[in-house]
Amino acid sequence: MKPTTINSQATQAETDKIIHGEQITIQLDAQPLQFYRHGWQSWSLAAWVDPAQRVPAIRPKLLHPMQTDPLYASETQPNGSWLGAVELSDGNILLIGALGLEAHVALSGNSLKGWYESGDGDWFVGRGPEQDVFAHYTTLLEERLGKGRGTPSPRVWCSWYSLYTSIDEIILLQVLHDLDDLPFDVFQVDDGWQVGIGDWQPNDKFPSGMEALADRIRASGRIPGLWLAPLLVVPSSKLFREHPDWLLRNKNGQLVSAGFNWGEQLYTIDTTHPEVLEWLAKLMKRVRAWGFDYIKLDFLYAGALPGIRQNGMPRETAYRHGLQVIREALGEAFFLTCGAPILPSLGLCDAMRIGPDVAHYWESMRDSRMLNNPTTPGVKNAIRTALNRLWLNPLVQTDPDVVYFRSKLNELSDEQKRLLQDLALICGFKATSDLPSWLNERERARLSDFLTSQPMIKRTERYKFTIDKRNVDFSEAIPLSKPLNLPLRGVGAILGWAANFPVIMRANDNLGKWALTKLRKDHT
Ligand code: 9PG
Repeated sequence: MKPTTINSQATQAETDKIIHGEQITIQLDAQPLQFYRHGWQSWSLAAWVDPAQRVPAIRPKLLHPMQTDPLYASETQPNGSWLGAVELSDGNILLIGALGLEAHVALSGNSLKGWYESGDGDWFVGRGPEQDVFAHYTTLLEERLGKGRGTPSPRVWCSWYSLYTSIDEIILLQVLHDLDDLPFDVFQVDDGWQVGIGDWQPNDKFPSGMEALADRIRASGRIPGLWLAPLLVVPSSKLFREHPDWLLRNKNGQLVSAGFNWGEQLYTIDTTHPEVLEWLAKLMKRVRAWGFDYIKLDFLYAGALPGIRQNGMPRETAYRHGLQVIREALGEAFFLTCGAPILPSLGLCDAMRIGPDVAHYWESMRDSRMLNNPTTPGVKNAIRTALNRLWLNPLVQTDPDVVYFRSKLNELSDEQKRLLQDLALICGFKATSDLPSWLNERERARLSDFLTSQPMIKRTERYKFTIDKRNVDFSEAIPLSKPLNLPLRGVGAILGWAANFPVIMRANDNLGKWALTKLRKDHT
């Protein structure tokens, strides 16, 4: 089928419309000023970039499936998932956005191209002021995919960014007690409670069981929240051993890699397999029966990775099918998706993480400069991508990840902490992992004010806002790292290569864990 071709000089009537086709091409009459790259899932980069610069491949390759769409990980032209936009010299933008799944957009010279991976579908083409064009696109997406139930986001205490996997029921109950009069709605238990990835039963750090923990949380007046990564499986799990036929494979019958974490290779299950769907629904119902009403499901991208599925469904359609079953089984629970492919999750969740993880530091120079990796934890990466995803806000509650108020165990400056807090106010999603015992009196009071505040927010420019009467400028979080000079580029290449070996990744994980434990010991 011949692609539909439009000239960028087209009149307003020729743009701002829906075009049907497998491919679409827009011929621009000059190189645009910027290109909007929209990453595939929560943690993938969303940013306006220089269209003249080749996109460097992120390192290491081993992590591609969990940081970007692995299908396009080596694409050097500016490109993005489902949508792409260019900034024109008249200050307007021109956007092409798919209204269906399995679609991609790239800028090739002066042509902006969109294509569906399998079959055809609808495209929105819009031109005008940035906010208006994105707003138009979101109304069309809402018609096709729906939106969250609009339940306001609760204020969440989450265990991850302080305790990481070193949670146990005694520590959590202590935190719950120490939170005292801080106005959190949800107490969310993150990674670390389960026997294993795939084996979603409490481990021996939770001897009283999950139901007892949820009861204690509820008795304190808060909503019990729980983290799971239900689409992932690791080789050490019982699930992996017992159900090899549930695992997603490629056309050669090999397992599809979903990345590497927890010192192990990650794999995923086929969400079109009837037994998998039944297992997923049962798991969600079990967690609900334990008493958890706020559910954070993580590493969801795994369900949409390229592979051969039982019923031949395309990858994102298959993921969405699985998510539908999950949503239904969750009933009335507040459902937050994380590490989630963006478009395929719309309409089926209440909130969505829209950027990479934060951390107690601004930026990892190793990751951003040597490994070209803007998806790893750090406040700069988190702010950049989340700000460039605010257009999603009418469709889903946008979660920019937690904020910090503590100065203990924290390298962030007051200004950097403030930027993150302001982003949370803009997103309307307030969460922290700060342990009350780590906060001094002033910090605790500030956290309390933050949780109760309802400021007036106005966007004045792409990265500038007013919050009540205060001007907030996020510009310092926006630039991507410059390419390295030659000798350092060599070091980066070697580092990136080495990180493809599980033994190196495991050593790096252990080093990180050791540093964290030491830091905590020195401070408590
Ligand atoms: C629990 C965490 C927290 C966090 C999630 C997710 O290796 N990685 O690329 C990687 C990315 C994100 C990540 C962990 C590893 O964090 O975003 O809030 O729930 O899982 O393990």
